[in-house]
Amino acid sequence: MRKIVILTGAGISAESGLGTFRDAGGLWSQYDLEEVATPDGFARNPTLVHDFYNARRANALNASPNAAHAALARLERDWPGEVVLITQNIDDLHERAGQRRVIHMHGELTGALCAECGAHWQAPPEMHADDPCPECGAAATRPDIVWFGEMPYDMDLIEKHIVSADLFAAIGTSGQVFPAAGFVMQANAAGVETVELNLEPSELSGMFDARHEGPATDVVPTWVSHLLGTA
Ligand code: BJW
Repeated sequence: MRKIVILTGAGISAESGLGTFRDAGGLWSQYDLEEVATPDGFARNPTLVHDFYNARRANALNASPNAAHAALARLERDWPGEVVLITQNIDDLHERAGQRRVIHMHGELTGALCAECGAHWQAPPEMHADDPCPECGAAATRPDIVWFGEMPYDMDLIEKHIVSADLFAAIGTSGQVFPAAGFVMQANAAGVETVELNLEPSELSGMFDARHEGPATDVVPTWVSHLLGTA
């Protein structure tokens, strides 16, 4: 086995203190996703959306990578083949754990995007609805986040990686949001071995060849040690 492709979701950052979306008490029980995670919600109330992401940016800055992030960085460093990490998360805990190759398919809290001209730049700690775009000057600054109804980043590249993998692993994701939820099906169709690591069974558990249940900080380091032969 040479190439490992990993998909991570909110569950991998849960033990770093960042909330998940759909678990009890998760973000979608506190906020209306139509208001804070759709282009229409942003058009209706940009201040509310900026406040939501400003708070999450501050939380992410104050959080630290956990043992699961560290184990995946170790896998990338020590695995003799290729490791590609695709994350749905908008925090930068993988990078801060030392992961070098990360595809942020749902964008990043550290990014700003002009809704008018499409320019991208580094987000300041706090963004506001009337911040001007550094390229075109429009007061159309938004977080560089992929909301419902928008196309996630790097989809062609992601598909190429999944179908050319030897092993596809999904970690800490509920499998309720497409297109990420479809990656295991793409992997299965291409004959790629699949494994799920999650606190509990997800919507898609039955589609994986193997499953490891438990908190990410337990099951991910154990799985990585097993792969590297250091268990
Ligand atoms: C632990 C743990 C611990 C906890 N250890 N584990 C009908 C059918 C199909 C599709 C659609 C449909 N209707 C609408 C759509 C499309 C829509 C969609 O999927 N909607 C569904 C709700 C049905 N998708 C889109 O609109 C996407 N775009 C799109 O489809 O474009 C067209 C297209 C077509 C074809 C190809 C390509 C594109 C865009 C989706 C954007 C998602 N955006 C969000 C918010 C923005 C980012 C942010 O604010 O952070 O992204 S939604 C939210 O969900 C966020 C997450 O990245 C995403 C996934 O959530 P995740 O990570 O799985 O978290 P949870 O909370 O759901 O699960 C946590 C898991 O962790 C659980 O399983 C726990 O058990 C586990 N866990 N603690 C290990 N300690």
